[in-house]
Amino acid sequence: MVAVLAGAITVVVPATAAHAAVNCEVTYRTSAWSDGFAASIRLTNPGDAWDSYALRFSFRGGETVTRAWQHGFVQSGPNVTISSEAGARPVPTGGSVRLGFVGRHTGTTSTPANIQVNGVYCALAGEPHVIVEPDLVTYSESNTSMQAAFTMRLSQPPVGPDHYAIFTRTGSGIWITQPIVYYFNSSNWNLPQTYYLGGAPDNNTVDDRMVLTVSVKDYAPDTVIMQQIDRG
Ligand SMILES: [Ca+2]
Ligand SMILES: [Ca+2]
Repeated sequence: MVAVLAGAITVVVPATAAHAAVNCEVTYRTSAWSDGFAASIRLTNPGDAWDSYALRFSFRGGETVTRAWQHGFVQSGPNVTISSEAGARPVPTGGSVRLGFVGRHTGTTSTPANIQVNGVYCALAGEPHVIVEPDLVTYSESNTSMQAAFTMRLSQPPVGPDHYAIFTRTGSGIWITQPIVYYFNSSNWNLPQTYYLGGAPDNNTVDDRMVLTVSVKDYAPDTVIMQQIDRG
């Protein structure tokens, strides 16, 4: 029995939007004064090299950025994007980069929510997180033999039951997989569980691409890019 998990193609991802899969680890420290604060951020890249990077996050308490050091920034409501400047050095696998900014607060400031680099969620250093490997899997359209796979595990043991993997996606593509439920407990949390997938026919000639996010309760999510090879 094979279940088709993804529905009709509704979005075509242009090739120019393609970028290497990333995950990241972040430390976020602040020092505050009456109405302002300075934030120091360290991003570590355990995945594919970043040629450039865009850090996104959402403030929780009405903070605003007034100036970022050697980076461009944009803020819309609570949502901030801080981007590397043209000519910045790539961040290699295992490398890290520091950035910082000054801002204003309305009473207190705390670690932002939804921290991402290049559209993929980051884990706070020391925070429990999901580990999905590799960052990128390719699958062939019309190949139902489950020739592609990625694995999932946790960074530390869970507390309590019901730590099921939940899958959400952005992008486009149709893939197939066995109807399997994945969950983690105190004895299997660090054993990689394999997710096998194959391709179903679609009605375009585009190499569809999607970002699949694997979420587990109480853990920061991780992602995998699923890259289709279209066969016509
Ligand atoms: Ca396609
Ligand atoms: Ca096709």
